[in-house]
Amino acid sequence: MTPASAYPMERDVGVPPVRLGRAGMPVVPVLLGVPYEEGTYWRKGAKHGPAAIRDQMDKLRPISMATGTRLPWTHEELNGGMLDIDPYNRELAFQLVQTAVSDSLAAGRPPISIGGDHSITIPILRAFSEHYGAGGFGVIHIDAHSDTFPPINGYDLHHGAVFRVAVKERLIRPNDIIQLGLRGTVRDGGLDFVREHGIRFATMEQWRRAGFSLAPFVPCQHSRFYLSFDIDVVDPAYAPGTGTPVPGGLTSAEALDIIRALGDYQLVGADLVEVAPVYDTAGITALLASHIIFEVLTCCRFVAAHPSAVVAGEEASPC
Ligand SMILES: [Mn+2]
Repeated sequence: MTPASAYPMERDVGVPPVRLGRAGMPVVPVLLGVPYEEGTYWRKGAKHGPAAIRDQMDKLRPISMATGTRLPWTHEELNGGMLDIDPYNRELAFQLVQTAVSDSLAAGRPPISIGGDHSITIPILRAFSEHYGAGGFGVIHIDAHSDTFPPINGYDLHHGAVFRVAVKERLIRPNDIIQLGLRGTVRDGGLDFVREHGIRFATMEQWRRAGFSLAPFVPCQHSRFYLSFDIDVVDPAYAPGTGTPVPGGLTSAEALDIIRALGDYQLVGADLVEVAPVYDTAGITALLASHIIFEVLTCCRFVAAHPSAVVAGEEASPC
């Protein structure tokens, strides 16, 4: 028999605080599981991330002790299911992700996508760009890597090229991308694309010196942002379950604090990517990921805008 306190999130939610969107309607995010790993070329395993994270989320209690905030929605209200992805057809997989995200946006539900490798952010940004326009949102990209690297054997839709593709396809203006936490080693010219296109970034060392504050790097609190969070920004000591770990990352506590600070900004959607349970130790990476998503849900302010609101003269540039 299941102990009464084991899965309280589903039934002990009480009366949720209601967050209102532009038309006075409640904004309820939707969690989409995206089990896709065909953008990786070294260590596979990210397609099992969504199930492992969901499993950990089932055990979370509904109130954050750090903030005293209650999760405003039930699991059932948030659950957008797991996408049924065909691993043998990458084009179809991307189309499926883009359609699911487009449908969520059209329904006024900011999507929070749980990957999967980071290449899933390409079809996600295609959908966001279609909905909001390339100048209608910024991206806060928290990652050990800039993910602006060149094609590999001619293939450019891999997990290390997400933001190169987004810039090349004009899904977002490069100076509306803010990358935080870059570290480790790069080849000669490894950050040339970032610099040449005016993508703003802070290395992990620069960010650490700033006390992991967001304000110096993300100054525009009035604007809309998409959050893309790669779990490898966290140190492998705390998040070993990922395909491309890099020493010198965030602690779990720092990662959670940063998510809470994102509450100062408006989010149009988010993703959490690159959890690969096969490399995990005692499930701690999926456990951390589940807490990150919980804090995103309880601390961040999600907004949903109809494209017409963007066209009608909303702030055109995030910064
Ligand atoms: Mn990444």
